[in-house]
Amino acid sequence: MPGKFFQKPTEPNDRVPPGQYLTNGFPVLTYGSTPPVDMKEWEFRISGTAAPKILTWDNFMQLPQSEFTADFHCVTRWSKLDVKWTGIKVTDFMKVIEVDPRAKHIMEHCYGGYTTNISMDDFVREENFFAFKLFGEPLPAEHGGPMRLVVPHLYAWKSAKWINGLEFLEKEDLGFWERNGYHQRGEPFAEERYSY
Ligand SMILES: Nc1nc2c(c(=O)[nH]1)N[C@H]1C(S)=C(S)[C@@H](COP(=O)(O)O)O[C@H]1N2
Ligand SMILES: [Mo]
Repeated sequence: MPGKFFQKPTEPNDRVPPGQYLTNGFPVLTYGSTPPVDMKEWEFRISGTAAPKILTWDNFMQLPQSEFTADFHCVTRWSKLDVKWTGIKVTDFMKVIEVDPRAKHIMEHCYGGYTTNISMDDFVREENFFAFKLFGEPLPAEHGGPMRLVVPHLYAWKSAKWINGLEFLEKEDLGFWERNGYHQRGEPFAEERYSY
């Protein structure tokens, strides 16, 4: 047990995963720089083990929109509670694409080249969404605007900013951080930080 005189991270509770501390700000965490995204050319590509499809921004905006309040946990140990977003539920999005039942995993693709992998089970959940507003304002570019994925139940590196495609896969492949030592799943309450 750590001595009570040492500074410790915020006491873990049902909202704060072990080893995390709370922040009131909203830090920006990007590997590299914010990529330019031209709204006129924005598109979202479905590939791999699914019927290939390209959605335009207008196609996306025609899907039902919802408000979300979600906690956000970065593996570098900061957590922010009650982030307010506007977006489109993954479950609503899934109704307009045709995924082959053999698909068990996904690679998320982004403007700028970032990738991250997620299983179908972790992706297709009511609480996951594509966000285009943050606290009522258009999603700022540095936080992933015009559109990012948010997967609240996994560390935030799975929440791809500037997302522009999903590649459905039969077998798990590793994304950028996962190839560089991060855990393939990244569940914060289990502290799935690293793969070693
Ligand atoms: N395209 C892209 N998405 C990304 C990242 C990135 O570098 N590029 N960083 C990830 C990490 S490590 C975190 S913690 C969150 C940070 O989101 P924020 O900058 O909005 O706080 O975005 C994730 N999504
Ligand atoms: Mo992160």
